[in-house]
Amino acid sequence: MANTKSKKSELTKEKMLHMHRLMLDIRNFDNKVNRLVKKGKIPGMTHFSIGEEAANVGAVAALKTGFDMITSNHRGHGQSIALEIDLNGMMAEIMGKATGTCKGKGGSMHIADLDGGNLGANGIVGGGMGMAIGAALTQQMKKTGKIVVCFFGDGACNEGTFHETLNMASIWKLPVIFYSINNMYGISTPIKDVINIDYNYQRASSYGIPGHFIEDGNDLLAVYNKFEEIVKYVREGNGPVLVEAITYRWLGHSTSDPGKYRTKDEVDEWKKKDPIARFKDYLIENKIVTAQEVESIENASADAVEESVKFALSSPEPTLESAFEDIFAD
Ligand SMILES: Cc1ncc(C[n+]2csc(CCOP(=O)(O)OP(=O)(O)O)c2C)c(N)n1
Ligand SMILES: [Mg+2]
Repeated sequence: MANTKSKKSELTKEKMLHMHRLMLDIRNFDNKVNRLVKKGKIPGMTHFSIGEEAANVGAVAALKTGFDMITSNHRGHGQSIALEIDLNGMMAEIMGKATGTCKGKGGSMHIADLDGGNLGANGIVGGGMGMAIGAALTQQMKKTGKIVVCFFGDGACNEGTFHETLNMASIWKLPVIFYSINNMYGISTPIKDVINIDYNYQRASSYGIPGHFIEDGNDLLAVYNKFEEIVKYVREGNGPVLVEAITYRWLGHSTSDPGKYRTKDEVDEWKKKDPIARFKDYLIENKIVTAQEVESIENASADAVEESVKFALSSPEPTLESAFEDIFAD
């Protein structure tokens, strides 16, 4: 077991347990969705966050929940859950039910939770970047004190909008954190085949903004500590930051990917760096919690996911008329 390198954290026990619970919720939720897809209970294509839990939860936990904002991407389950979306509504959304967070009209790739600060996932790679700087400009003009985290993958850094939005955010000093979750592949293409530098965070200097690197994005506290520093910098009005964390997705790109471009050994090596198992060991080894306390959180998470499935399965389909609602803003 590769243990976390972080020193004993100053965070409260409650905060750490909460972060652990959110990582468990992501893992349990996505494992459940995967099974439901295979049983034909979920329509369409789904992308999973399993393996990337710490990279999501560590970042979001440094924000003010229900105050700050995020934009998400096609692999957005982890971000939505980290931002404490209602699991029942999210499962119902993925099943296309009327009780879903977007009334069943969005599905897995378009989860949004405006009250919780999630401006939405996006099926267009790089599609959240323009939304993020628009939201950040609003916060700056209205002086709300809120900041925006724009989540995207390693592959999205080669979209034109990456250049346009980082440049604009830089010249206007917008309160936005551009966050690349580098799982080292864009579908089947290794990132090393599509960039001629080592890492995308190095591009920050082209825009005159700080670039930060989280070498071990599976170390929850390393991600949290780095984000705490970056959030403070951005909230103080210093302008945008680009940050990149290295992690790995355990499953295929989507439910339709057999994953032939990676070896089993590679995947197994990354499973040994399991962010959840590592944080559990950290909590117990540092006597922050007992094994029984962790077990009760594990059970509570599994129960909450089961509950979300029952809720979603028993929820009604959207009515035909609802297809014509929510098209235009009031
Ligand atoms: C503009 C655009 N181009 C291509 C695609 C097809 N596509 C969907 S996901 C993906 C790879 C994205 O890789 P990355 O940004 O690294 O995110 P990851 O899936 O690894 O989390 C591609 C090319 C798309 N959805 N949108
Ligand atoms: Mg990727």
